[in-house]
Formats: sequence, C-alpha cells, structure tokens
Amino acid sequence: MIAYQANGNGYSCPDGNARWRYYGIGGTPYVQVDGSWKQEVGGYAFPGTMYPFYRSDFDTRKAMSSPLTIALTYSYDTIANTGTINATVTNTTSSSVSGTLQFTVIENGIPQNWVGIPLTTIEHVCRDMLPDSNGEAVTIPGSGNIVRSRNFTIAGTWNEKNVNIVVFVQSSTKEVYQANQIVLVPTPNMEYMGLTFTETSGNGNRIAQPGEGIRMYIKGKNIGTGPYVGPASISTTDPYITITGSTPQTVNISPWSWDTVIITNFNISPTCPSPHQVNFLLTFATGDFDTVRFIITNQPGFSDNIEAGQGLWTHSGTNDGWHITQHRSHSATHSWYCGVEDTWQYTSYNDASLISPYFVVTPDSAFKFWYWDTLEIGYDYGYFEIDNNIGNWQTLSSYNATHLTWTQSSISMAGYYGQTVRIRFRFYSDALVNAEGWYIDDVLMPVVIIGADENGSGNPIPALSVSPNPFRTQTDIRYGITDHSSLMRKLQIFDISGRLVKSFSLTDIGHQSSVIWTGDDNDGRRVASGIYIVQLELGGKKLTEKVLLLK
Ligand SMILES: [Ca+2]
Ligand SMILES: [Ca+2]
Ligand SMILES: [Ca+2]
Repeated sequence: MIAYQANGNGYSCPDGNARWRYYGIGGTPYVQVDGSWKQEVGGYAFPGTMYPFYRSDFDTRKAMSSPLTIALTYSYDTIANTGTINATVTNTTSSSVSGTLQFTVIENGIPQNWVGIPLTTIEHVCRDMLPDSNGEAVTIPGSGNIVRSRNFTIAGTWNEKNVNIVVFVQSSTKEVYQANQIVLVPTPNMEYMGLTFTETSGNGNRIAQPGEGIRMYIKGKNIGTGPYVGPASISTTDPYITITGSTPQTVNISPWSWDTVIITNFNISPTCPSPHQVNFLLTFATGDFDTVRFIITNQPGFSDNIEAGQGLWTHSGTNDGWHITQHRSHSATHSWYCGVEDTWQYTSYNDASLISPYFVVTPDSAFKFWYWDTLEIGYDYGYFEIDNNIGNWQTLSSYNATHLTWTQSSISMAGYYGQTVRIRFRFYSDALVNAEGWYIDDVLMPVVIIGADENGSGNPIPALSVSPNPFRTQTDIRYGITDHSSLMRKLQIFDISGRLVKSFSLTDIGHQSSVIWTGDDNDGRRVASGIYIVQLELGGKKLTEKVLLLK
C-alpha cells in the first residue's frame, strides 16, 4: 500500500506529488486499488470507516490472477543508511507483458495530529521513488524474466524501522499487474492475544472462583514485521492471587501469527471477593507488554432489560446516535436505539458502538438479545462483536434486514466459556439512504449464582426478574401477579446472611409491575456491594432472585 501526498503536506515529496497528479486525485482522500478501481474515502466528507462497504470491491480485485511474480532481495547498511534492492520480475504466461517498473520507498508510523480526528500517525507515505516517479519502461518476455537493481538512501529524518520498499509493474492504463515489498529492518511487535484456562483444583464448572487453583494458557500475537523468538513472563500484585509456577514456552512466531507463550498456574485465595478483577502483567522478550484482565466470580453472566438507565454500558464512535429510547421496546417501555428521536431515522456515516461492561461467559449458554430493525439492505449494517479482552473486536454476527416485529438473536459463546469478555453492538451506515435503524432490548447472558442460597435457583422464574444484574446505580425488579385473590404479597430484599435490607409496599394490583431498587436500605443508606436476595411473597409462595450490587 502506498499513500501519495500532495505538495503542501509536511511529509510530501516531489515523486509523491507527481504520482498524485498522475492519478488525477482531487482534494479529498481517495483509495485506488490496483490502479483500476477508485473511491473517495475518509476525510471530513466521509468520517466513518468505509471498510464494510468496500470490502467486496477489495475481495474482487484480490481474486484476480496476475501474469507476473516479483521476487525481492536487498542489502542495507544501518550505519551508512544506504542499500541496494534487487527485483526479479517473472512472466508466468506465454505472452509478453509490457509496463512501467516502479520502486517506491514508503514510511509508516509518521507522527501526525489531525484536528478533530482520532489519528496520531499516518502510514504508507511515499518518501522517494527509485530513481524517480517516471520509473522504467520494461517488457517481460513470455515465460521469461528481467532483473533490475536500485540503490537507495534512507534520510536521517525517517525512522528506518518503519521503512518499506514497494516494487510494482503498472500498465499504460494504470492497472497494477503485480507488487511486492520488503521491510528494511524486520522487527517483531508482540501483543496479548487471549487465554484459555482449566481448573487444577476446584469444582470443574469452568468458572474461576475464590479458593480454586487455575492453569492459564496465554497466547501472544506478532503484529510486527520480523519473527519473534523468546519466552514471555507474567506477574501480578493482586493480594488474592498466588502464582505457583509459570512455564514460558519456547516459541518462534512469524509476523501475523500467534502461539501460546506462557502457561501459568495460580491459586485464588478463599477470601477473594466475588466478583474480583485481576490484572496480570504480560511481558514479552521484546519489552512489549499488555495487561491481561481476568475476572474471578461466583456469578458469571450479564443481563439487562434497559429499564433502569444506562448502567454500566458505554457508547462511542463516529456520529454516535446510541441512546435509550421509549419509542419502541421489547420489554416494558425502554430499549437502546441508534438513531434520532422524533425523526426516527439514523444519520449517514455512522460507525458507533454500544459496549457492555466486562463479564464472565456462562458455560453452555448462548448470548441472547431482542432487536427490531429497518436498515438499508446491502449498505447499512449492525454487528454483534466480542472482545476477548484483547482489544481486537471480532464480529460474531451481522444484521442487514428488516424485522418489523421484535426478533431474538442467539449467539453461540462456545470457545469463550468462563472467559472475561465484553460485547458491543456496532452500527454502521454509509453515505446515502437512511432508515429507522436498530433497536436492542433484553440482553441476556444467563446469570448463574454459584454457592449462594440455593432456594429455588437453577429454575427460571418468569414471574420475578431483576435487571440489570449485576448493577451499580439502580436495578429494575419486575414481577407478575397471577393470583389476585391473595392480599398477602410482599417484595423484600435480604443480604446473603438473611438480614432484611429493604421492603417495598406493593400497591399495584396489575398483572405486571415493577419497582426500582437503588441499592439503599429501609433507612435510605447505600448498602455494601455484594449479593442480595430479592424475594417476592404471594400468598404462601415465595419466589427469589439473586442480584449483585457492584461498588
Ligand atoms: Ca470453578
Ligand atoms: Ca426494555
Ligand atoms: Ca445507507
């Protein structure tokens, strides 16, 4: 990939400017694939990511076969900052191929701050062409090859570790037949990739709980340009965690590959709170490091009916329209919506995400949510994505249809059981044609509470629900009353020792009603974080649900 910058930019060069004119590019950024497909992208006019929209065009070009192959060798003196690159261009067809052979020196990672745009570096910038932007007219005979060499000098103001040289052959109609590139100074760059774990001592339910022993397999990914050779190390200052042994793995990871870099055993103190987030520091031999987030809990899962406010959700992105609305809802009166109130349309160039808090995936369960959508078919999309606490979001499901009735989506979480993750609903729209959009309600990763009062747990009790759970500021307790003959009805909240914390008077005699609990007791004082039992008493029957209050 090469970015040609016009004159006037601090990082432009005469060759880059000449190529910018050659392509006839206007004032806003364009992408040209193989020289044959051109599209205006990015900049102030196109602020969203255009990736989902252009992906099919990229794939089409990628699938086209080439008559040429290009093999590169090079030498580089890191003291003198000079070198030579040699290209062998081979014609794999029987007909001769004519075009222009080009050598372009590019630099990545050039620090650059743009006003109002979250961008700190610019990439692929054309710094020089060898010998210049005119290139060399060449003809490669059928089933033959040509060999060419170019000398180059890396300027002192460039970072040689970020320099690549791209070699390509271009036709008279600007189509690029073939390209290849070398990295001047191959360098590994490691990042945390994810983990799996087993219980070495525990109840074997695939949830890491207080008092258990865990063996953790940590994966690292090489996002650099050179091979990574070496172990990794791990540590934590967490008072509830004792690392009892680590086995760094002997690995050789090539660029854009990954492997298990360390296996670590640790014990969780029986006095560890639940839930409790442990931060492990993972350090690679390159000095690269990452924080590995690992939640210990007796209560995996996460649920929210969106009736008690924003809670622990966050949202952000380009033209972010996510908010809680009362316009449509699956349960009760509220849902999340990415669009504009009153007009009931989304806007153009959205790329905005509604992000859940971190939670532990409940084993043998699917993640479920209800949605209502009208999206421009083929152009505007919703995505359900997961972050296995890597920071790299992976798409598990996409939405591009019209459902004028509420529809439930069920996403397999196999492969993530027991792991600490967060999910997001990402909404994307293109330049033209908007519709009403995407509503989300009743998000459910089944909440299972292990080791608390077992009265009635394990069986779904539709007549009593608590959401969100866990919660921080307030939660919505909904209950159904089917027996109106009984006047004996009580809704009470107890702490885990059975002490009464809060009681509600139920004056509503409808079939379905709800109360909001803000985490206070009967005297209006905020209660401590922890597990509480919500108990609905109807006549002689008692229904209970457990809810977790976070600090
Ligand atoms: Ca366990
Ligand atoms: Ca709702
Ligand atoms: Ca659209």
